[in-house]
Amino acid sequence: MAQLSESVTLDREGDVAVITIDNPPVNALSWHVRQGLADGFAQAVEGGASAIVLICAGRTFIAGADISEFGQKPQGPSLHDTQLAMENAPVPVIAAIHGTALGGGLEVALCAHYRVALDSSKFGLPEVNLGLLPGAGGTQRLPRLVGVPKALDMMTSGRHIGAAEALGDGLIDEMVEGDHDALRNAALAFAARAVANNMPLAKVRDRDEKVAEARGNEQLFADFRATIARKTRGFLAPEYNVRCVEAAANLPFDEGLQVEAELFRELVTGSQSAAQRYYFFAERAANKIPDVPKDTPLVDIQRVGVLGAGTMGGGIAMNFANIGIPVTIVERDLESLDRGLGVVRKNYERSRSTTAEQVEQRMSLLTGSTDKADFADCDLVIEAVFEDMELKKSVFAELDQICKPGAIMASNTSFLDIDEIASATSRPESVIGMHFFSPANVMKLLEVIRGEQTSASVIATAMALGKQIKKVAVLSRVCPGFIGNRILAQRRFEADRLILEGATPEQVDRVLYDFGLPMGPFAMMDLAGLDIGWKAETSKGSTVRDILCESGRRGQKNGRGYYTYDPETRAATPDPEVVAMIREFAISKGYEQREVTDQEVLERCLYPMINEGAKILDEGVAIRGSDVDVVWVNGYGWPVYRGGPMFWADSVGLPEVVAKIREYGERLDGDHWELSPLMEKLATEGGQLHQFSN
Ligand code: TC6
Repeated sequence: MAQLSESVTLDREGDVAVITIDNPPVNALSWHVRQGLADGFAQAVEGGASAIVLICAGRTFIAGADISEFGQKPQGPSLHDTQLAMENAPVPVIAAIHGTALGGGLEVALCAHYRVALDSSKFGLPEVNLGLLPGAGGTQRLPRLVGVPKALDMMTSGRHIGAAEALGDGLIDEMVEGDHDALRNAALAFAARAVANNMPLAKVRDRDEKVAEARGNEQLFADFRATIARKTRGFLAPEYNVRCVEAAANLPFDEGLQVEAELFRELVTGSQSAAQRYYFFAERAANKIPDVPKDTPLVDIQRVGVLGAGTMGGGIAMNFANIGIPVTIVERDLESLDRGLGVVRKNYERSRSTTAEQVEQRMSLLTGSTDKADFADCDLVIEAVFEDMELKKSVFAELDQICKPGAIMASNTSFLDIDEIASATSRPESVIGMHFFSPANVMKLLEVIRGEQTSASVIATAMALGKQIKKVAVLSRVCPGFIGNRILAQRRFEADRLILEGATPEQVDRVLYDFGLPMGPFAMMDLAGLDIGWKAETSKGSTVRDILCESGRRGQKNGRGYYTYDPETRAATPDPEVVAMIREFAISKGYEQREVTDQEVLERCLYPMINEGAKILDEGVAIRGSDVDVVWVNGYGWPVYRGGPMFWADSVGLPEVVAKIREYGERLDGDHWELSPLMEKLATEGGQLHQFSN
């Protein structure tokens, strides 16, 4: 066996050469992998191999380009040269695939003459999620194998397809059951057959029939663009991917490659992809807790308990049923329990990705009860009762009596003090916050809140469970509102003041929507319900929200809030009556009315958020700046092509942000204009918030 580089070896099985990549953790195409591959193909051919098998060691086939090399000085041979060596090899090249063949990995496999894959393997071009397109020929080769509609779908969604689907689409030539040895043997047997039968050296680039079907069909592309418009608003990469597929359909292969190269260059040097690549690593960093080592023993979670079968409790329970963990759901009475379970069933039935059989299987994992004593055999209990400290404390005191030793007791509170809740138990080390976002079965964010005494094992288990249920978990310490809602509160305060000074709710919402957020604060309040937390008796006419509620406006649910809603379509229309009410109220409170510019709206809504994020870092509530970004991207829809609030502030420039906060702070009151010492220091020293780590 010859070691060709630190990660690639070449050996022989009879007269078939086997090139093996071993570059943990995911066999990314680092420079030494490309070097080894280039040498490997050259040496195999020189050595007179009759065929060449390319296979990977470890958990997966190549998962893509090495993202950490983007933006660095190029080293070693280019991927393009490596691919040419493969595609032009004078003997059959067979890619043997297990795990995930993603991005550049799939693009390498597309340069083999044949592809053999384990039945558990997955395929995808997820570059779009990094603000990119498959710039190693993938945009031209994939449509030639799977056809234009499928390629458009895969490239603009980044979704992975399974082996059976890949076989049906013609992406792979053979599917193999079994383990890695079975794969290797099948690839060797394929190679032997290819040689014995003189099979052609099939180059994907030469295939034309599937792209020809879409040639000149402008409507096909126009229709496709319309279907993804809403989901991809503001992103450049999806559109660029579509243009590449258009080129694949309409241009000869080499010209298509040129289009791909130009558009790739534009994306990879642009700000969106820089933000999205940063974000990829930010999400993975969030899992790393400095004082909770990777090998911390986990609590074995065999059964979960959920207290409360309302929207939140039901949604939380679904997450566990989805991965096969049985759940005990406890409600006050049978009627509420039945209603809650009914909603869960409906949610499953409505979901297109759940088959009828899966609905039944998941529902069978949910056991309803009206007795908390049934939590006795649960390894984790999550309460989702009303947000009231006394209620939570009495619930935890009860759970303390019921739960078995070592069980985790979690609160889904969105702002209450976990330490105070834990003080109601005899085992604060077992108490933690697990803050799901509504709808809990859909939203990706899970804020995990560690109390002063929460044990390392409980923290590690909550974080690991987050990943298992396909959430992105971020650790926070205790403070009112934790990371996400604490930042949100600052924006709301300023938005409320802006409409008193003369901006309209519609203007504020539009500015934030155009920035890339899914909706602005007033549309969001209408959606949540204006009367949430509103107490008719105590809050007479002291805020705009109060006067709207008093006039019977409740938000979307009764068709009237800051906006008026069409009963059929739920489309929002700005309401002159509301604008007049706000104006009258503002004047009565002494606010001078003036034109507010969009720029001022943006700065006054976003800069206090940045300031608060920095304070959260100052106080050690979040571990790192990137964690704040992960919370805001996953929990509140901050556009990932702007990285997150901390990354965005750095891209604006901290000295500029600091100067503006000082300027506004001179004329506006409120703690949220008091500058974070950390941000001030970073701005002076040329530091960055998104790179800050406690
Ligand atoms: C591309 O190919 C462009 C081509 C154009 C050609 C010019 N590079 O996610 P996990 C690390 S673009 C470097 O926790 P999983 C990751 O940071 C690329 N590092 O594992 C983590 O490191 P840590 C297109 C990478 O089992 C570790 O591997 N490809 C890369 O949950 C484990 O990762 C993609 O976009 C990489 N490409 O999921 C695929 N990938 O342990 C991106 C991972 O030090 N990757 N790492 O924190 C994935 O989707 C997933 O990682 C996975 C494995 C499905 C491969």
